[in-house]
Amino acid sequence: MRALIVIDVQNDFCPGGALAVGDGDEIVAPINALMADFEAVVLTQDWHPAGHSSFASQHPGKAPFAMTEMDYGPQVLWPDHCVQGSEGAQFHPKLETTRADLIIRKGFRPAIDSYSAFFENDHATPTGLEGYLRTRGISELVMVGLALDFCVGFSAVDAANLGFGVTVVGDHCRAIDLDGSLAAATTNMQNAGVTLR
Ligand code: VGL
Ligand code: ZN
Repeated sequence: MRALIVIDVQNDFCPGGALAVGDGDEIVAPINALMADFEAVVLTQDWHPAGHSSFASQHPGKAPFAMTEMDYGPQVLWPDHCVQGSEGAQFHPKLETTRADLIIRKGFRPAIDSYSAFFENDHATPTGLEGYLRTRGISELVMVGLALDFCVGFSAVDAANLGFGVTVVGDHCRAIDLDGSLAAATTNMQNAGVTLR
């Protein structure tokens, strides 16, 4: 069985949002059109409590997009985004959410960020998505969404390492591209055996 995994197509990652990814809204219609081809559709939703530790606003003297060291390793500091219950955390209004079998939220623990839909940024704390997919007999994943070089890329690498067959459709993604992050994500996906098309 094959699932379409739609990563973080939320207002804050679209033009006008707090952490806008260039042309992020252009992928909404093509993603909607793709859903009919899949037996399962899963949406992920970045879902941070106010004052989340990945927000630059919580680190005096640090600007958005600066790096810091967390207990679990290096972490980019982001503008406040996708705060639980906010307009910015809602899915893009044109995203076809009724078709989704599962909506999985991530990044809700105050002290740890979660780019991947499978593990938080300590690469150890599971989100539960692996168990959901396996118990449904899903072994092939197609991933699309925002942002290609962060949440899509980390999700794809984790999924491939867990043994899923993974394809990322580049046309249906957009990237932040911060200090070479897109090149790094591309290399990491290729090394993990992710198919990029
Ligand atoms: C994302 C940065 C922070 C993403 C989420 O969805 O790619 N990036 N939170
Ligand atoms: Zn986030």
